[in-house]
Amino acid sequence: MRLDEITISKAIIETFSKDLVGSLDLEVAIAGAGPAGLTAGFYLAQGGVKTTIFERNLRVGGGMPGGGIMFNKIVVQEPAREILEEMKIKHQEYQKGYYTASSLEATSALTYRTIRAGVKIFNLIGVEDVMVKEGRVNGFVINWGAVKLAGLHVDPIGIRFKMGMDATGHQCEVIRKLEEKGRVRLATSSGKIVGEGPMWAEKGEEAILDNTREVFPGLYVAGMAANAVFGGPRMGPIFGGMLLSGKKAAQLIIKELKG
Ligand code: 48F
Repeated sequence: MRLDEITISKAIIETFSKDLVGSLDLEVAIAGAGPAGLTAGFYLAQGGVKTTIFERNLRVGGGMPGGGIMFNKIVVQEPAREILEEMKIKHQEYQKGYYTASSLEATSALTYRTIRAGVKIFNLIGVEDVMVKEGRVNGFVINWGAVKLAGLHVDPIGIRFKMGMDATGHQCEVIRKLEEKGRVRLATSSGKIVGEGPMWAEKGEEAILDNTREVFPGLYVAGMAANAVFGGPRMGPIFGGMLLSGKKAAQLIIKELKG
């Protein structure tokens, strides 16, 4: 077979463009492909919801591949073990109720299963703002991650959805942007981002599930961003809460969309 460079180029440009155009009008868009965003995407797709994840970085997985202090292991506790099983991530019991897994296998399996479940993931594209209409977030403003890194003045484009999700981790970037633009009150006690508390694994993992919810009409929060917005503690390199938070956010959205 003779290979033609132009066919290779066209194959990339045309198939990518088709996927991106297919993601301009969505049921759900998620900002951030860390463990929470990936898990949310997986369960949304399983529930028949058209979902796309935008990840600003080149690689997906957020804080997961780095494990704890770059030791590439994660710890997951009961009851999140059933998600490891569902994702077919090999794990070992370290001590009663504590399971360890390879952070690389966990990241790869989550990514693979989420894509195979039907979610489109765009790496290298970040969410830089939100669209708000009639008191509801109804879209994301997206741009190339490299544009932000290089500080270039390049106008973004808008995508529309029924429901958005901030799964951007500690910085809760999307909700921060919504707050910064003002004129909105978030569903926190003060109406503003509370900010995460100091490390307390047990409380952080408990709080994250309560904090996984709609924070403004049309916008949910999942993962570490949920504790950052509502004031829960950080929890360090234990990942059960991230997986459970992603799953809970998906279930809440499915209920709202499908009744
Ligand atoms: O930080 P990240 O892994 O968030 P998470 O899913 O999990 C948190 C844990 O990794 C860990 C922890 C305890 O286990 O505290 O930190 O809540 O993943 C967030 C992803 O969002 C991307 C970022 O590159 C990362 O991959 N991200 C951040 N801001 C944006 C974004 C943005 N504005 N647009 C798109 N992606």
